[in-house]
Amino acid sequence: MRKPIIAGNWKMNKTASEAKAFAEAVKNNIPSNTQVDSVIGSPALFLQELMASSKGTELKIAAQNCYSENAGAFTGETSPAALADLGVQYVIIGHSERREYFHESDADINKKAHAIFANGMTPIFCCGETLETYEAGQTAEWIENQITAGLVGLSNEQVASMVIAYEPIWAIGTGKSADATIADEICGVVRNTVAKLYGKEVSDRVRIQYGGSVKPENIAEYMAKENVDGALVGGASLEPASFLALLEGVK
Ligand code: G2H
Repeated sequence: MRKPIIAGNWKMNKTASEAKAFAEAVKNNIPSNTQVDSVIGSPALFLQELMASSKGTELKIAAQNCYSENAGAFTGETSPAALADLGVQYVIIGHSERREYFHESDADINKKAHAIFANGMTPIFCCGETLETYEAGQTAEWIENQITAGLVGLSNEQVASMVIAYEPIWAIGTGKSADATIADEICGVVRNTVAKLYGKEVSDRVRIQYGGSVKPENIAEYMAKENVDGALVGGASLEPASFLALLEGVK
């Protein structure tokens, strides 16, 4: 039985005081982590504040990115060792916005995955196709390639413990979510790819999220699907009431 995981991805939103107010508003209403893992992915600037505000509660904190080295002459980057030292548990990597706007390659993302595990954290590894690829019927091949390249060299145990988020680029922030049947089908492609590469025991354990215009009104439809173990949520994770409603939709 895979435990559901709902992760908010705030992207580049909020100020430190707004982040703190959010944590204060939700922290005592997070469902037990025996039911669902409840995660907020915050800009690096607010991680320390969020770690302090959520201490002793069921809310878990994710970074939205990190570098693949722990220290050195990498101006402007975020050290995975420093994230782990703060107590951050998850790091989102390979989001389509990072791949597109910041030119991150599969190889870059793979190095980050290794660095995150080396520091005792868990990657939330994103994959997904453009509308053009989807309409050309090449989604499965695209997803298989991203997963194969992005997970190179990880151990079976590491892959089993990680989270993979399938986010069709055409459904991100557009209000045009992939319907639950399509999401389940492509999350199934993700699971089958993991099975091919790492075996069935690993693919039965890896948690797969759907992401792209998920909101409180549609979360239950996705969660009802066999291959969908959770959601990576942008816009609908920004307000406390909406984030809590997403978690309620899973219980
Ligand atoms: C997809 C998602 C969160 P939204 O990027 O990763 O954002 O829910 O706003 O489509």
